[in-house]
Amino acid sequence: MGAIQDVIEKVKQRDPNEPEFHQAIKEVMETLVPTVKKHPEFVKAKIYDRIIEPDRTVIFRVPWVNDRGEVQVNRGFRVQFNNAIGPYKGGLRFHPSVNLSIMKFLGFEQVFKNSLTTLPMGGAKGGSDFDPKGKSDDEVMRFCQAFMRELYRHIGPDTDVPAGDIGVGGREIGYMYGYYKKIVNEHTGVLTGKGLEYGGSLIRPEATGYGAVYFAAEMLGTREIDFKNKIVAISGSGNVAQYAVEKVNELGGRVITLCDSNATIVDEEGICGEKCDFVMELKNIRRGRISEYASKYKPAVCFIGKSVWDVIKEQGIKVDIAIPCATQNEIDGQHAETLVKNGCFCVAEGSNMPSTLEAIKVFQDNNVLFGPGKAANAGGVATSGLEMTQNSIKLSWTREEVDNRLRMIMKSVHASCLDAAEAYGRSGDYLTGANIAGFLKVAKAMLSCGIV
Ligand code: NDP
Ligand code: 2IT
Repeated sequence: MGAIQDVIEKVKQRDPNEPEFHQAIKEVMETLVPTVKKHPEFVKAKIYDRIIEPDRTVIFRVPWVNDRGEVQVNRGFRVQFNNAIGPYKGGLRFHPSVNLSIMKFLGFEQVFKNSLTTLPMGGAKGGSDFDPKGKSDDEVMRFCQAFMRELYRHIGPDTDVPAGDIGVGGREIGYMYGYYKKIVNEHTGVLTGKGLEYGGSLIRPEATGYGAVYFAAEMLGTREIDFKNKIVAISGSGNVAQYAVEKVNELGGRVITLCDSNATIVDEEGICGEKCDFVMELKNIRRGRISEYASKYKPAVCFIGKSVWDVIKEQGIKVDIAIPCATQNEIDGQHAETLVKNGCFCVAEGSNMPSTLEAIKVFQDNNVLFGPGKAANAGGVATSGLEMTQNSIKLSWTREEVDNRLRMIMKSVHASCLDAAEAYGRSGDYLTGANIAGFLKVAKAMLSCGIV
């Protein structure tokens, strides 16, 4: 434990104002304790000390002009965390809460997640405190161009390949890709999540949500159960949530919740069919608020200012399976206790680090099938990897081909978690399994590449 505790303490002392980063470090590093004994060579080469420090962090000014002709200044980030096993890879988040702590926690998680996918991708994350909400398309375009005006010099198809995350979807990727192409004069796979017409992959929009449900189905399979007739709580209503809903419906489950940053809706009859199309049109085209759902579909109830997990707690709603797909730390210890009390036996994290450390402990102590984000939501970046492959070979695969590969990857991620958990004496512990399996590949690569 000594080497690991020293590392955790060092991070806290060196970067005292980065609580999300500390949380991610603690969650991962404590599960790596059994690797210390088996791998003295990692301790000698200071792998544990090196893996928690990003290769480099770029922070830059993003000046742009709004529709009223006023100059705006945002802050841009790219944390290139680790490229031991492949080029840096990871999303860009545009949200007012973005800061260095959040960028570093996401970049750190991405290293282990990308390693689990089986594909050769290192870990990175970036973004800005820019808030796309309420901005015109022209403003979003000017911001994306200003952001890329600096980012372009740090990325490249074999160097660092960004993609979407919160607040960055097809529209933003299009504007950023267009500008990169203009200034670098190269049409290459430098971003993923591109539109189909200019190098994107089928199934990439669906991949994170589908992948999280495939992962949950694998976990359920270990207890010989499936999604049929299960009541499912999903949070968020963006990219990941929308396709998680679609896949749960396809597998026979009933999704009863969605939310955005203003409200939660509960529809006990199930969010399915035409109601899903409504959510997609509402969130992706009109960029409206989820509360509209409850005005349109009468049996649904809307709770303003509450998260899905607050509502489940306060209303005593029974759910079998929870798939958080909004943001970090959305489920705290009390939410977790109510979920368990109300019968929840499976949690698959679509978002990154949605459960606090206390919540994870509650799930694990109560024998809940707990799929951590770096495993359960790995389908998104895995399919980004498949987009990179298609860009490299200059071919496009069919929907079926990409979906089959995604399914195989999610199966493999699931198996890797269980195998590593078993090998290190924590049978059935997906968190430990994911962290150890993700870590070992990166650590061995770092060892082979020397002190760099
Ligand atoms: P989107 O921007 O498409 O959707 C995010 C959703 O979550 C929106 O409904 C948003 O509400 C809600 N949300 C965001 N922040 C908050 C907050 N602070 N409080 C309450 N609700 C909030 O993002 P994605 O669906 O792409 O991402 C969701 C999660 O999944 C994130 O944690 C992301 O890191 C993770 N993820 C995404 C991947 C991807 O491929 N896109 C891959 C792997 C993980 P509102 O509409 O009000 O903003
Ligand atoms: O958190 C994530 O894995 C993502 N936002 C997707 C990253 C990617 O490069 O597709």
